[in-house]
Amino acid sequence: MAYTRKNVSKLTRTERRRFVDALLEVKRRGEYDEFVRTHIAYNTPDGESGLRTAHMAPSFLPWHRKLLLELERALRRVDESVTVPYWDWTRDRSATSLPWTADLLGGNGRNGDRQVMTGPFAHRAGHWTIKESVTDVKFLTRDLGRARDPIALPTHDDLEKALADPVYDTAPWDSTVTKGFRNNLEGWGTGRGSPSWRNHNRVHRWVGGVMLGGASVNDPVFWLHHSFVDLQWTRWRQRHSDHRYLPDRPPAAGNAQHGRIVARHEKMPPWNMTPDELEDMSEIYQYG
Ligand code: CU1
Ligand code: CU1
Repeated sequence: MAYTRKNVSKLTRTERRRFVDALLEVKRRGEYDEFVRTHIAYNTPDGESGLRTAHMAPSFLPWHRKLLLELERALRRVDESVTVPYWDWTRDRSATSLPWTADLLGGNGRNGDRQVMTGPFAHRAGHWTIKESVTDVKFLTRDLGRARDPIALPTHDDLEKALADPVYDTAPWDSTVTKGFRNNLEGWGTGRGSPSWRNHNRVHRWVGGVMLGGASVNDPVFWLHHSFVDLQWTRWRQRHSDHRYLPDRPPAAGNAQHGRIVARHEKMPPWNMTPDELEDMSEIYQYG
């Protein structure tokens, strides 16, 4: 039977504790850092050559869906009752609301070095040393809302604009495309600075600290954020049930995106699965 991913604001005290304890155990076993490594390794931007799977590409959604499933599997090997909750950032919008409580993800980083000092993932609590990174900072950092140059989380209307688009993705299938559900949700905009970060990308910016780079998986909020992003794909499919993942076929030889993106029936590295196989999750999990 399918299990349920819940809104983080609906977790009981015990569910919060079990989720945190499972994360700490997966970290202790060394499995967590493999997820961080995978995310760093597949962080190819569209300015570089080669296949893009995780970001700036149609497979942004199935790629992160698979990463989440694998993390969830690791958590459930520790505690079968655990699922990855989602953070609805259109509703829980302050730096002190959920999920930033001391019994869940802990709070904001302190002034200066932005080190997180509260909650189970604070370095000084002894269980969360960052080992895989693009910098040499060993502790979790956050700058919720960006103190020096504030930005706001995306709104319900921002998200609705992405969900309303019936087309999954469209040429040139990268970070410059202005139409299509995928990039409107992933959130690469035109221009520079704050207005160009939308939805998914804007949330990474709002959290700040380690959530800014390829090693963003080091902040456990990564999973709660991507669980909510994943829910949007499920909602989009329900709303536009006659639409599917695109492209359905690989771009032809000679096309600038040939060999650079994953079509519906192509394997999506590092996994032996296609976007097509990841579209319908209803037998594995549902959102409550
Ligand atoms: Cu990512
Ligand atoms: Cu992300």
